[in-house]
Amino acid sequence: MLELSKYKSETRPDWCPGCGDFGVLNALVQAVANLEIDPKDLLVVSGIGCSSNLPGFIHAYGFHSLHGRAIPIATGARLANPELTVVVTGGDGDGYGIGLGHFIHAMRRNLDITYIVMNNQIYGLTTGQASPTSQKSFVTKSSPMGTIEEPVNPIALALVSGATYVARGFSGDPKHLAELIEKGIKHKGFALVDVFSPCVTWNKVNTYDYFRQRVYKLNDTGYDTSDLGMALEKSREWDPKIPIGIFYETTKPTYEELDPVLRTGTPPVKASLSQSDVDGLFNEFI
Ligand SMILES: Cc1ncc(C[n+]2csc(CCOP(=O)(O)OP(=O)(O)O)c2C)c(N)n1
Ligand code: SF4
Ligand SMILES: [Mg+2]
Repeated sequence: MLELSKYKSETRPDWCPGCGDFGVLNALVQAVANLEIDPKDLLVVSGIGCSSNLPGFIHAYGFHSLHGRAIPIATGARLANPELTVVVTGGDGDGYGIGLGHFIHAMRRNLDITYIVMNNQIYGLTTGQASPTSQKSFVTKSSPMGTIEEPVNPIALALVSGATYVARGFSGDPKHLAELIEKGIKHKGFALVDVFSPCVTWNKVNTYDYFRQRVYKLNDTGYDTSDLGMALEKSREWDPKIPIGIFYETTKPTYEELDPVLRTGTPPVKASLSQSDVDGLFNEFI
């Protein structure tokens, strides 16, 4: 195991005291330290949101991109340099709202990245509007009479979109969460780790206590993680009990393994490019 201090950023998190995202950051650091991934071999990509500030708070390569666009950036980085461990971090608004299309396509491609979504069921950064995972009837700034839409179910969506590792954690249990992230990073293919990460400032319904009263671990129930039908059934369970842990895992060739250029040639990051190659490319597209 590497020292946790190796990943300590000079920038301190600016999250509100008690924000669930602290637990996610700690769990991610624990997971990469356990896996002995050197900071120079790790890229953390995010979109925009409180949760998407995470790459600034870990010492590794980072890319704080545009709202909903973390997955396309991560895809490019991964295809250019398949030796990098690529982790995408963001929020429910970022990934399940504006970025939803990218999320689905990355899963059906089985791109070998790990996607950690800090799901607080609200837009935190923009001060408390309803998000795609806000529960029905939730009163927010943007839904003063309560939301009238059904929430997106990210676990069910991931299962039917081809994700090969689908898990859910709770930032109130960072040890369990670190295990889920570690397994997700080790997994070859697209890994989703959806995390209940309470927003203590704007979501007064889905709090730590709310989840502590409801969550239970699938692993404690003799659950079979290779059974897609059972996983779909479990993905629909919410009240009074909510399952966390690994819903589903399977093995399938990754996009990188199937891509004809990567399969046979040199990854772009190792290709030698002359200035005239670069100029030619720019001239072709600009
Ligand atoms: C294209 C674009 N649209 C809207 C915004 C405004 N915006 C910034 S963050 C955000 C939502 C953040 O919610 P979430 O992804 O759940 O992150 P959280 O702050 O809750 O962690 C929105 C709508 C933006 N920055 N860019
Ligand atoms: S507003 Fe919510 S999500 Fe954002 S830092 Fe504060 S507690 Fe966390
Ligand atoms: Mg959010």
